[in-house]
Parts: sequence; structure tokens; C-alpha cells
Amino acid sequence: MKTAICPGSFDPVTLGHMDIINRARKLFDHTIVAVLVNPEKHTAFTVEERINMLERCTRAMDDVEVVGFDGLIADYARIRDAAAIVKGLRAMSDFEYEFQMALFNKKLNPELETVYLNTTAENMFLSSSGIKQVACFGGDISNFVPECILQDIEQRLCAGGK
Ligand code: COD
Repeated sequence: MKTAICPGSFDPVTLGHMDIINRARKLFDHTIVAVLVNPEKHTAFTVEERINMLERCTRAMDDVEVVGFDGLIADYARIRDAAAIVKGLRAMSDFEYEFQMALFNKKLNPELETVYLNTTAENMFLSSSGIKQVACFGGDISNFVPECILQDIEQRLCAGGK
């Protein structure tokens, strides 16, 4: 069985993330969505909230597991016997960062491959931080995040809720 890991902060999960998760599922038997637990990084949602939102978004997907992870992804991949990390690429700026990460990860775990999936034209501008900003100023984010978590985000981030 080939396992992939889709790691990220997912603060919150976006339609761009969901597209990458869905496409990873077509390539691998089992997909682990690994949510970074980093107490030093300020996030709008706690790790429990981010995991909960992802679990709701992937509820119908039997081949997807959502976990929190702490530490190096290369170590976690070894523990889970994962063949690859799957990541999304939006632009050259993503590539420079991801390229360095992939080289670190290859040194740390030579068995582990990094697979990049290009974003789609509809999703290429989407980022969790951009969406949080739109939501904070009361803008409509319904085209950017899965419907099942729209209310959670609006209630948390829209001034006074909606
Ligand atoms: N379209 C396509 N892909 C997208 C989109 C979009 N619109 N938005 C985001 N993505 C992709 C990103 O490129 C990324 O691959 C993934 O989705 C997750 O994105 P984010 O923003 O939620 O998560 P990041 O980038 O903050 O996550 C960083 C990691 C947690 C993956 C990274 O920090 C990590 O692996 N940390 C563990 C420590 C480690 O092992 N470091 C490596 C050695 S230095």
C-alpha cells in the first residue's frame, strides 16, 4: 500500500488545499493530512480546531486520515512508512521554499520522495492568510473555503460574526 502525506498549517483549510488532497488520493492508496503543531507559530485556529475542520471536510473520504504532527516531517514519514510528501505549488516563490525543503527532507529521509502538484488556475491565488484577511474585513469567502467550515471561519474572523 502506497501512503502519501500532505503536510501543512491549514489555518484554515482552503479549496486550494482540498484540490491537492483530492489529487493525491488519485495517486496513492492512503493519504495522511498532517497538521503542523507549532506552538511558536501564531495561528488563528488551534491545532484541534484545524484538525476538526479537516476531518469534517474529508468525512466522506475513507482513504484519508487527518493527524496532528510535531517535529520533522521526514521523521513522521518514516514512522508511517510513507512513500511521499505531496505539496502544492502556486508560484515561483513557493518553488524556492519548497525546493529547499525537499532537499532537507531527502537528506533526512532518503527513502522519501516529494511530489509537487501544480495548483489550478482557479486556486492559484488562494492562501489561508489571504482568506483570513478577506474574512476579517467582512468580505465574502464562500468561493474560497469548503462550505462545511464556512460558518466556523466567519464566526471566528468576521467582525462580530455574520
Ligand atoms: N493551491 C495549491 N496548493 C496550495 C494552495 C493553493 N491555493 N495553498 C496552499 N497550498 C499548498 C502549499 O504549497 C503547501 O504545500 C500545502 O498546501 C500546505 O500549505 P499551508 O500554507 O497550509 O502550510 P505551510 O506551508 O505553512 O506548511 C509548512 C509545513 C508544515 C509543511 C512545513 O513547515 C513542515 O514540513 N514543517 C515541519 C518541519 C520540517 O520537517 N521541516 C523540514 C526541514 S527544514
